[in-house]
Amino acid sequence: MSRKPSVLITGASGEMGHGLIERLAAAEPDRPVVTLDVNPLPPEVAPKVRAQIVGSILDREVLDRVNAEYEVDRVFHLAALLSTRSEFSPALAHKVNVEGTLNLLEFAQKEGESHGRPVVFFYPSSIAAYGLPDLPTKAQAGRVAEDLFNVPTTMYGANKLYCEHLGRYYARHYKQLSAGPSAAKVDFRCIRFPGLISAVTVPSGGTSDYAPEMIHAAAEGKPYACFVRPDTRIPFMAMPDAVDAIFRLVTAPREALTRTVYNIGAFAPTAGEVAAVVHEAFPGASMTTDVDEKRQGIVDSWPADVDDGAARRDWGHAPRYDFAAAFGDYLIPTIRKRYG
Ligand code: AKB
Repeated sequence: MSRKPSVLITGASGEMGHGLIERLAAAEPDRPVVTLDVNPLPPEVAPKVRAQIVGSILDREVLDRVNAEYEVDRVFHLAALLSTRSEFSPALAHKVNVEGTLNLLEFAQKEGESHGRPVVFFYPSSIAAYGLPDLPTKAQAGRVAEDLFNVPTTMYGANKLYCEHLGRYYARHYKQLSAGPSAAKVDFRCIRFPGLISAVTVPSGGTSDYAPEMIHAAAEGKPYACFVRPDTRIPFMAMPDAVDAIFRLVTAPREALTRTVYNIGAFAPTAGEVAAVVHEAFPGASMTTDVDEKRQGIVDSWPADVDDGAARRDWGHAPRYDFAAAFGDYLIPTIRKRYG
């Protein structure tokens, strides 16, 4: 039980959860962090949180318990099934990704009502919310801005795009026919992430996973067959910059934000360029290509790069790592230390 303003992180055992917990523990050590995930936190991260709940975002009783025991003023709703996984179980993906998000938005609304102030609600959307039209090359779409090509081809992308709209509804239009001042108590803030690459964790169930898989496999001395063509280009970002962006957005003054949903980018290499830099670092690595047409089709529907001008202007998005620095200063040295 804590009456201090607390943070709730769902999906905390996933890739982004690790980095976020570390950052919260360093930046705001007195603010209790409660996590909710179907998987337990790894032992090195667990001591950094006040309470760890192993349970599902679909279980409303669990959320009611958090509501009764904590005064949550920030929610980081990270739990989701990623794009490849969601194509194998679309109905389950819809349940987790959409119903789960609705439960969390309801939770935040109730928290805000109980404590008389809005709850900052961070939602990670994705480049999967885009669906490019049939163009001779996707470079022709240019660096895609937030409101263009919002026609996703995957269940995950459709879920993400719809939940962006749900968040906007809870923040701006909740119960608009009720009498009196706005009843909305959710301050919804959202980033559309590119593919993320962490030196510490390997993702699972995503379609941008080929880049992190390539480098982790090479470091471990395992052969890797990349499932997309070498000329495939999508935007990526190093995990520390992704966590930094979340922090900047949630702590930005509300009045500085001109949008609810922001693109962010850092670099946009082809799969072949990633393979070349990994090969240079690990010359013995066995890296081949074995295209999976279905997963290739998914990444081909995503933009080659995004326009993140609004994030840079409104809340100072400024990634530390470009392509060379992400590999040279962060990924390769950290991964080398990790695998020895
Ligand atoms: C995925 O590949 O599904 C995710 C994403 C781009 O959102 N990494």
